[in-house]
Amino acid sequence: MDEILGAKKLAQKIIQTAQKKEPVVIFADADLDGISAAVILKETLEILNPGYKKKGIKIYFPNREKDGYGITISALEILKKYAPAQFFALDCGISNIKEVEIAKKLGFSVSIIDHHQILDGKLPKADVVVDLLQKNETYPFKSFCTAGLMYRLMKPILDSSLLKWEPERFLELVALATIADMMPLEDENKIMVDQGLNALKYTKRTGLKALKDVTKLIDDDSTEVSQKIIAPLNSAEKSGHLTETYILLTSESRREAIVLSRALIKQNLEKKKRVQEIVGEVEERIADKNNIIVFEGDRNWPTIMIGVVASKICNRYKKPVFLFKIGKDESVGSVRPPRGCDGVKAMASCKSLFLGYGGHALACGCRIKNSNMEKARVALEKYFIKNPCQKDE
Ligand SMILES: [Mn+2]
Repeated sequence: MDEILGAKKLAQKIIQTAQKKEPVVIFADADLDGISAAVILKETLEILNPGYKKKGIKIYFPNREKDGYGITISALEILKKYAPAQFFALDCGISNIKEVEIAKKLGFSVSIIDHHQILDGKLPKADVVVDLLQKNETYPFKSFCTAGLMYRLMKPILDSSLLKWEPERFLELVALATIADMMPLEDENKIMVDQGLNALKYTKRTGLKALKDVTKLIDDDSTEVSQKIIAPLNSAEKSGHLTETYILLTSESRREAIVLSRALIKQNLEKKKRVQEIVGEVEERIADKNNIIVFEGDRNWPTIMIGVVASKICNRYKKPVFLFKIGKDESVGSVRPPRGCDGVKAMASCKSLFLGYGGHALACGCRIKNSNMEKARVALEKYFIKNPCQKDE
């Protein structure tokens, strides 16, 4: 079987870290994929060394609204007091060349486990990098979400440790994250999602049991699971540097889990309502423009919602969609082009206009100075005139 690039090095690192019970920082994206990957790594370390249950692992989810996406200088400023430590960046980090350099200088040993695109073929100088989109990667299946990739990487370590562990505990999270991240349900993903949805029926996780009870999940097909389980888990608000979803998934208190489940369901309903409103605002603005791309921004659109809105607009109008949360001097954008197009390539074609950009071909994002917005709109329109998206069917 082909070996995933960096897997062996990561395995050695995890085993050594656990043996010596080195301090660990887990830095993960705050969506369901990043959170699930963080839970899998944390629980793997706890299985390998139960001493971690008491202390030794610091979990940190960046605040997209305040800090932006990925590893940021402001987050490192907060985390530097934990150095020296093993720093694991999950579901982010692959485009943080400068930030990884700073993290290393602060005394962190950095490992990146990510599934986002590598920009210009340049990797951050981390101690370990696992990303299946690396150029010399030979592993045939490339469409894992980060939680799926994490499971795939941790399984052989746990198997060879001869310790008792239950794959179902992780597979249920992999299933939720794979569906939430809209990864293709084929090949290894299909196997893990099937196993994971089945595991969810008999889950021993207090938080998932509570959420299932509160939402009255009866059918365990992926549509019902998406609406009743994944949507609330993906609408968590921040709770300090943790998220309510993380607290729910790792909670051992039924009472706490019920309270959190109700809160998440409420937030999901409010989020849905707000998303509908913003979709309406965007549609009103583009009603009499007949542009080749949708390119809109607003000071009042929350960063965490523009991705969902962009997906809806893109599905409806079959055009590349760029939506921005306008900030004081710079703005954060969510990008969703129709199938067959590549949003990352589009931004790469005019990359000097962006402060940062990255992600997946069909779901990506950027940061841009407000003064460059108009230039970017013109450049992106030109790009999509030259590289039209194939029409579905
Ligand atoms: Mn992800």
